[in-house]
Amino acid sequence: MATEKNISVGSQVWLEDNELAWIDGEALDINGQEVTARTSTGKVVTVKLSNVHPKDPDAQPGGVDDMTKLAYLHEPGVLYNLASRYELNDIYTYTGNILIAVNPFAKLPHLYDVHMMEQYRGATFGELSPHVFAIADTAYRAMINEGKSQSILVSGESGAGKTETTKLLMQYIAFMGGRAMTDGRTVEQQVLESNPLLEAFGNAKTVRNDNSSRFGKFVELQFDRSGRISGAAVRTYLLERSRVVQISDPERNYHCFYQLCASAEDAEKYKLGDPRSFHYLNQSNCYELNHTNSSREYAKTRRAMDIVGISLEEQEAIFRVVASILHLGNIEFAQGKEADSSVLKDEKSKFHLQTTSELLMCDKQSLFEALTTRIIVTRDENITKMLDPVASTTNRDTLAKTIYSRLFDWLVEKVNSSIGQDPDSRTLIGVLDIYGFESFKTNSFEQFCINLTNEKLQQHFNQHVFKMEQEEYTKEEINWSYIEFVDNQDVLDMIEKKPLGIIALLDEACMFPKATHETFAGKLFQTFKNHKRFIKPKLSRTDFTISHYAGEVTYQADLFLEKNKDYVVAEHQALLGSSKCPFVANLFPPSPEEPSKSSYKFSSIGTRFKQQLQALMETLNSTEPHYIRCVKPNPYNKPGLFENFNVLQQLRCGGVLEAVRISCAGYPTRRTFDEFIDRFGLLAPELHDGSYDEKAATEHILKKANLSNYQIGKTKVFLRAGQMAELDTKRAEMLGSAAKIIQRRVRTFL
Ligand code: AD9
Ligand code: MG
Repeated sequence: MATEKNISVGSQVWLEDNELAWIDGEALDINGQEVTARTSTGKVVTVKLSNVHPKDPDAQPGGVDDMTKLAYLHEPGVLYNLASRYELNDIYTYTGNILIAVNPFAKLPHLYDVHMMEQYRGATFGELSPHVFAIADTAYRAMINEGKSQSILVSGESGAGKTETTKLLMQYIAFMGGRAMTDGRTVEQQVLESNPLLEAFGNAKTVRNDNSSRFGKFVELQFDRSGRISGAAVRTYLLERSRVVQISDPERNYHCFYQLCASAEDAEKYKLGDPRSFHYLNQSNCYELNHTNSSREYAKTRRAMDIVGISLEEQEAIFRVVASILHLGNIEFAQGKEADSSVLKDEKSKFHLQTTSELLMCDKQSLFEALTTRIIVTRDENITKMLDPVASTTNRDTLAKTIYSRLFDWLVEKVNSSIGQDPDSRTLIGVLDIYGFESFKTNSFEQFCINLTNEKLQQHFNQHVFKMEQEEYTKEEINWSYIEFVDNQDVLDMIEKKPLGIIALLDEACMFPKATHETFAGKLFQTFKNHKRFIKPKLSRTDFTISHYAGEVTYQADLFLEKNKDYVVAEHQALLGSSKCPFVANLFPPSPEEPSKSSYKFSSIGTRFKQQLQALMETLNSTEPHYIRCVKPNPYNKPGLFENFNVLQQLRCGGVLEAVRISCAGYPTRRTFDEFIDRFGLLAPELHDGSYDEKAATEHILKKANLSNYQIGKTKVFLRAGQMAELDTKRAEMLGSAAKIIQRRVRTFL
């Protein structure tokens, strides 16, 4: 007897397993909704039918290069295919047009050399093995041939390989669209060199990745009519500012600090030296990176600056500012004579105050006052309030974060102005390298913003996959009207809508002086109490859970208000705006608005981020998208280790399983008539008389097998989920009875 999934006694199956996620085996008995099976490790288990899937008896050991070629498109099929390819160092696999890239955690130089680029240049998609160059080539050619802008969206969790992939894409596009000039300053070289530059200032070692990007990035490459790169723009998103002043073992601060400390001459010039002597670096015991020499990296950063077009004078100022941040962090405070006031703690702090003011070229006393006092502006007068040592320290850290983030923004702008935009360009290729979905033990405002990004990209992705499916069906002239499509617009509305979305409610709380994270959480509970995407956890008064497309995430509201407020303390603005160093003063231009009544001006990070995302989505919507999903095969960054559960979770978050699901809702299995007849021709031996054409023969086989609901296209047959298994069962029976007949004949003969 065969089940509705076409599993019968003797079938090869995949069974859900606690250890391996899925394990293969053979069905021994089927009893209602339960299947008893012997696993390939020899265990006999009984599992629910819903946790069993048919296994392709003809699966090749090396897997298939495109998941859509799998006989059965389901979770274990997808997983096993990736795993068996990874074993052979085939790190790339397609799912239709989506490229899945499994991080090899090993150098594979031959895979990316010029010879390889030449091979992929102009090769038909799918003709060569799946590769990141094939995606870049497809995008480039589509842009040239159709005159339409393209985008390549690279996603995945931290350490999955997004940034490396992005660099390879840019390298290939520069190879195709470069000018082959050798003066060292072509647009494409500037674009490529912007990578090490921004990495020096925006990447850091984290527990997950030694070179983790702490910002999101969209690089727009502009092209002239002849397909040459003629300009570029970089947009960045949400640099992690807290890292400048706070790190924990074994993470590090931004690379540039260590690079500067290791640069013999410059370190001395800025009174630096051992990174262990600086508070912003010695909160962690990690100073070195494996396989990296900081002074060599410093030289690389300087070289990148040269190529990008940052003058020596500017470079000097940049590193002076970097050094000033380290000295600033070493200024410590002690209780002053008056209550709630601060003085410098010791001689060391005096030295660092002196050095900071020298490096920033501002008055020492003004710096001290900006750190230890706050002016309260009231209607009638300005009152100077002293800060106690704790508040002064927080204030110092705020200043350090502000300076650093302004410096980072300056670098991004410099890259943009220096490379230059091409106003005549009508086509572009955008490359997006942005943080993947995050769900940690504790999740704060940063995770909230990151997950909002992913919800938006997921919607974009679903719409695209859905559209592609429709296009394929239309091309083959078949009916596609009943494919369902689940949208996540409801989560997006809950977060973004005005006036009652989470961001709007957060802004409201930030503007209301008496609001706390408790009142904010209370407002959320009240507003979304019946929302199916919102859950109030039982054991907490201020946590809230959002049911994201990739799973539930519980956020701690504690720091949401604080983290959403983006302001520059007026005293800091005044101090640095009047620096004698034009570079520093320029980082703090006078604000065009009226000076605010309060010394804190509120501007919402959440709302600004939402607008940035909106602009990004508009750009993406005007392009033809290509997707690359990076997968981290294990959390230890080790080569050769493929952990099933881990990978499955990422495929789920990256929407790969959703794409599979959308595909399964329609006709997941497609075979050209030729392929189909090859496999199932034996179900209709009468076809051998040759009187049928391929299409008619395919139809004949399907009718004879009593299938319905399939679709016959122009060149392919489209099967519903499970129909392939049904045909396989029939084929196996046929082969089985043929074998019995032969056996019987042999026996009679004997
Ligand atoms: V994060 O979200 O910025 O923390 P990414 O960007 O996804 O992360 P990254 O590209 O930095 O990860 O890759 C992490 C490490 O994996 C790299 O430093 C390489 O050591 C390794 N990697 C990634 N892709 C490749 C590859 N194609 N070949 C070899 C790779 N090694
Ligand atoms: Mg990265």
